[in-house]
Amino acid sequence: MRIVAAKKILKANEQTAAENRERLAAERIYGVNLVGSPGCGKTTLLESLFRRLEGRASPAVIEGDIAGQIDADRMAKIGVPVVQINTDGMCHLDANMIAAATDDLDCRGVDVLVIENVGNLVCTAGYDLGEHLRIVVLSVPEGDDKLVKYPAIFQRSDALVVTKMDLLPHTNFDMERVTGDMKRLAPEATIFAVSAIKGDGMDELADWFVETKNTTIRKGG
Ligand SMILES: Nc1nc2c(ncn2[C@@H]2O[C@H](COP(=O)(O)OP(=O)(O)OP(=O)(O)O)[C@@H](O)[C@H]2O)c(=O)[nH]1
Ligand SMILES: [Mg+2]
Repeated sequence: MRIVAAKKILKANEQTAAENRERLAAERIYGVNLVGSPGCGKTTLLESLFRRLEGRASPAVIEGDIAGQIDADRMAKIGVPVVQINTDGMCHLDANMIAAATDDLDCRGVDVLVIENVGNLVCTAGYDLGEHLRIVVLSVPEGDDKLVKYPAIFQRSDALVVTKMDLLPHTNFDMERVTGDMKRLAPEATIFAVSAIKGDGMDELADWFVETKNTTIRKGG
């Protein structure tokens, strides 16, 4: 019986996610789900990316955290419209939360909605939020074995951003191993290596981001 209930919840989530995707497409907004471990550098990546999108994209953000509004404050500080969701203990966002948060967001003039998911490599993998693109972030200090240990999240992502590359000389992180594992898990995914703090690789990431956004919006989602 409990297995049936879990399947029903996931099915209901899929339905709401499909509605979210259609709604975003109708409003010509590109939806992005940003996932990765706690502290891997998701918010810092957004700060660095958004600086490079000026004149080419108008982002809004939904921040997902168990508690607090630190990340929403960081987005507000750089002038990005933002809504904070507190999951109150839940380890991932779901499509219903996104539907409610989108109602609260002023999306006038916005053409990109980035959803920063709760920091987690496990629970976030199973929940479609209605995004068009899923980006998984892995930071150098987490280690190069994470794709083998947590395959689902990498398998279900359209792009991998390896960040904190400035820390590479201080670790035994093997970028070739990560690239090989990602190609095996998600052959179609695009891979980037960046330092959000120093800026290395960020221009390439921003150019690709704008290109995929424009292509998706032109196609109608
Ligand atoms: N050296 C270095 N540090 C970074 C980089 N990006 C982020 N950091 C640091 O990593 C820490 C966590 O960064 P956040 O951007 O808050 O990470 P997050 O993934 O948003 O964290 P949660 O939202 O709590 O899951 C901060 O101290 C950042 O300054 C980077 O490219 N290089
Ligand atoms: Mg964050």
